[in-house]
Amino acid sequence: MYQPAITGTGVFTPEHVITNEELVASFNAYAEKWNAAHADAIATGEVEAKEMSSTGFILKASGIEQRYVLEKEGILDPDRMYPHFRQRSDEEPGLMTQIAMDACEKALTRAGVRAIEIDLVICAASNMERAYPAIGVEIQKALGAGGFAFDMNVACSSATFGIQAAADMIRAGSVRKALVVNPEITSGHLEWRDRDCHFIFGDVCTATVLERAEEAKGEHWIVHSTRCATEFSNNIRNNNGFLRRNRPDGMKDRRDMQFMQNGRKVFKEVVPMVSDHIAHHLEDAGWQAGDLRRMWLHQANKAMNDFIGRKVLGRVPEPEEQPNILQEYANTSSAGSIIAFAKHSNDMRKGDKGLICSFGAGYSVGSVLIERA
Ligand code: CO8
Repeated sequence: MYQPAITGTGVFTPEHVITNEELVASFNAYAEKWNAAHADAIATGEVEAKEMSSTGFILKASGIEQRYVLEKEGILDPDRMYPHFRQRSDEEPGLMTQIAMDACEKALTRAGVRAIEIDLVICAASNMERAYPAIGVEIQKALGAGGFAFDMNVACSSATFGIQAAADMIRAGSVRKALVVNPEITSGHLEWRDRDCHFIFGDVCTATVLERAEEAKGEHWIVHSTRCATEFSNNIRNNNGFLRRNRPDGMKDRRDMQFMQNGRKVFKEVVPMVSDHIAHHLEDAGWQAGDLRRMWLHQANKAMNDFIGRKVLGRVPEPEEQPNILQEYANTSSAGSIIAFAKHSNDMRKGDKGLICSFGAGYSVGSVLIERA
């Protein structure tokens, strides 16, 4: 058995920013237009008028101040409300592969590993640009990596589930060096016309290099143990899929073809699930909560993280014990905890212990216990 270690991370951040102010202005323009177009039906009570969004609500309910997106004009156009992406030929890299390259190259440079040395690529994300061939295989080719690749989707938990899969293969010896990459183009499947969720997500890509600890060339993190759990729930759901055209009304502009959630229920049910998961993982690993110098949690909601941090540590965590990046990036699905880790781990010293934890649709939760070597 070999000891797996995290030896590099990389983050691709899109160049376009949408502030809460811009987002709300565009949503409210859309809602006013919609209400004017449906004035008669609203007057007879056939349909309900759309209510306005507000920056005050967004900040208070989520902690989110802005989000990065790959394309901004289409999203903010009240007559469109989703991004413009150009059609690509089958001969050129897809959009997921394009953003993955930047994050992967940063992670490889950080680890001091050449792409050719990688023998496993897992593309772990909450939605895939196409069904097949696997995006992971396209990324493997674009990088010039060896071995094999595959796609994995566990929504917001995809990164930690991918890390567990890679760490287990390294431990067993079937793989030597792995790249887990999370290209999250959430702007493509978010319903920007729904004020309950239009503020939640942003685009990004993260990548993590894992290899045998004995082969690490620089700073690295021992992966002590990993744990994944799932429990079926319909409270976060997207019904878009390959059977769509076969069903009556399947090709219509239906609300359930984009991200849907019952946010309140998710909040109430996921917080205890995650807190218990972390407590049991720590206990079984023989670690105390007090051993953790830092927790890099999934970045969905600030209040959610405050609750989990308080439950796990038994006290209010100091900001540096539980860094948030959601105020800048919003919820980037699987990439959130990895962005937090990549941006807030350089100051850690040898022997410092930490926890990466992601959670979300499924429900799903994945945790990784690491120690700075
Ligand atoms: N502006 C003003 N008012 C609003 C707005 C808005 N934009 N939105 C809602 N309101 C109103 C509501 O209508 C409601 O009004 P009323 O009381 O009259 O009914 C009131 O504000 C309160 O609304 P909520 O109860 O919904 O507010 P909450 O305090 O619960 O906050 C949150 C809503 C922020 C969504 C919160 O519930 C939350 O964060 N929950 C957890 C969500 C979560 O973690 N989800 C995980 C999803 S991510 C995942 O798993 C990956 C999926 C795949 C990625 C998809 C990419 C697109």
